[in-house]
Amino acid sequence: MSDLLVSPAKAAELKSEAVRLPSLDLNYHQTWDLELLLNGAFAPLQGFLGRADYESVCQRMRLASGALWPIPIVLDAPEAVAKGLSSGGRIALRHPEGMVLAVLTVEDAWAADPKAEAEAVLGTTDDKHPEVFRLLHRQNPWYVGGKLEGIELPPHHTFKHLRYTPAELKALFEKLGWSRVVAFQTRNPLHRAHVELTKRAAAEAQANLLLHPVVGRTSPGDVDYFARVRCYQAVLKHYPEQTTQLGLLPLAMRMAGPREALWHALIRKNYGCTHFIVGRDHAGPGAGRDGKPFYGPYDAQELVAKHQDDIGIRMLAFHEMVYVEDLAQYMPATDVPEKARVLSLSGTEFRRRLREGLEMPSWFSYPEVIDELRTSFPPRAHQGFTVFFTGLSGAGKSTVANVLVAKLMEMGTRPVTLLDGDIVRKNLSSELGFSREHRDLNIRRIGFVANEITKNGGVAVCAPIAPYASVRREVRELVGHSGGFVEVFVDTPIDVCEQRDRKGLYAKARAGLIKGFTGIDDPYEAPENAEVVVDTTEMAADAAALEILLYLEKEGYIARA
Ligand code: PPS
Repeated sequence: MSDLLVSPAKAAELKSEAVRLPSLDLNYHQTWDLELLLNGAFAPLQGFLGRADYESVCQRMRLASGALWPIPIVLDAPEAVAKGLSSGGRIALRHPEGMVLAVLTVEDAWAADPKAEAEAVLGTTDDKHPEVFRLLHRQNPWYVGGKLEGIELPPHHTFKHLRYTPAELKALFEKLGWSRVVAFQTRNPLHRAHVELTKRAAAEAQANLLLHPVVGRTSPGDVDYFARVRCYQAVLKHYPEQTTQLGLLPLAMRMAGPREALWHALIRKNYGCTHFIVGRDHAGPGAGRDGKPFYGPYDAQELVAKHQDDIGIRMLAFHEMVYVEDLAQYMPATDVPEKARVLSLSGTEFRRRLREGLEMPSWFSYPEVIDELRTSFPPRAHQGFTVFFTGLSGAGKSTVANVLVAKLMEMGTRPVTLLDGDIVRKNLSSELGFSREHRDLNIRRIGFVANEITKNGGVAVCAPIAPYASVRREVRELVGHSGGFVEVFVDTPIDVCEQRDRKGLYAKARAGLIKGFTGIDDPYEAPENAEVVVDTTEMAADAAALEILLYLEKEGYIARA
């Protein structure tokens, strides 16, 4: 058995033992990793990596035993918890909803070095890479490694009929008599090009097909999995009957390009597949701050090819599929006859058309998929959005936000909620101070509320100082899944704010009566990519609010101001 679940009797025993053990409340990322460890998708791993395995995986993509394994699966923990554990000690791992899922017997606990890990595994420390960002801004600075005894798998309430453990999927393949199965990894809705590619792959390998989309963590800005799964279900009927199976994979992707492709292949082998498709730019996170892509478009294929004999599953390497108008068919870009007219529609253009409710070409996708995406992503005029002000104390955030709220309420198209810094601190965050930790928590709370409002079609206008870039990015990514996110940087210089000193706080901060005051003895990290920048030194609040309204109108969120 390659899964790590113990017998029911042993599970009951462990559960009562767990009451007396120290415990760690897992976040969702850790829960996804744990699920795939426990169900055997990460075989041969026996638990979260200990230090020797971790270092070996980072440096040479192998466990200390020599087995190929490209991504470190580690359990990050608060320093106080990790330091309290000794080798051989036991810790209960709890689902975010509270139940104990597994007990870990500690081998090692050590301080993480996220920068070195990012460099070794991802080949970069540029935090535009979403996994670098996660590593660098993760709250737990230590790792705890050790073997796992699984009590139960994390429960799922969505699309249960499409979730399979490796053992269940293998049993299904056996029942169906599928001895050769091609797996297709995806984190996007499937359009015609994908269907053509997967059909070709299955034909080439003379195999059945497993559509195996990721429903754990994907890349920021991706279509949420509810909408995607409905699209996958719609697309299934475009495959010959009984040739293709859909299964959902609760994986936390790392967007690690070539290493990730190798990892995906090993996982699919564990699910009983014999072939694995690697296309162009597999698990690519786009471009870095220098504008260059993190990984070359065919680096992933090269790395998997290099280890082909070591992975126990055959790669099917594919070039990008393009639509050849003259032939009215899709084919790999490399096979297109000379001078034939090729049509393409970029992801950005597709999203723009969706946003603006425009026509979609029939060669690009299926009507059912387009309908589904149109329902999930209505044009901006029907979406909720968040306007997130940031700037120094006294910069004019609240004044401009109040004018903006008044104008939006006059329009009356959506309910509007103001989450002003002071209001939030009185109501939601009354116990918090101004340490970095507390400020970040305050902004996360604002982000949580703004996201709920946005998701439900309303407008949230937030106006905290929000001095730290990383938590602002977190909020942007969170809300971006639910609707619009517009960051407004109120860039009024500190000397103007200090001169105004409406609350007398700058004077107190200068006199040392308040410690850690933003802009005086606490940092303010100015936004680099705010959608709107205003400086209220000379500009009246009405004019600043108008500038924001004009932006909202230009982007299609509101009708003409
Ligand atoms: S943060 O950093 O985003 O959590 O701050 P925020 O919730 O917006 O609260 C800022 C208001 O609290 C007052 N205040 C301070 N600001 C900055 N630094 C320190 N140490 C501090 N102590 C109190 C200040 O009045 C801020 O209000 P605004 O409206 O921005 O002037």
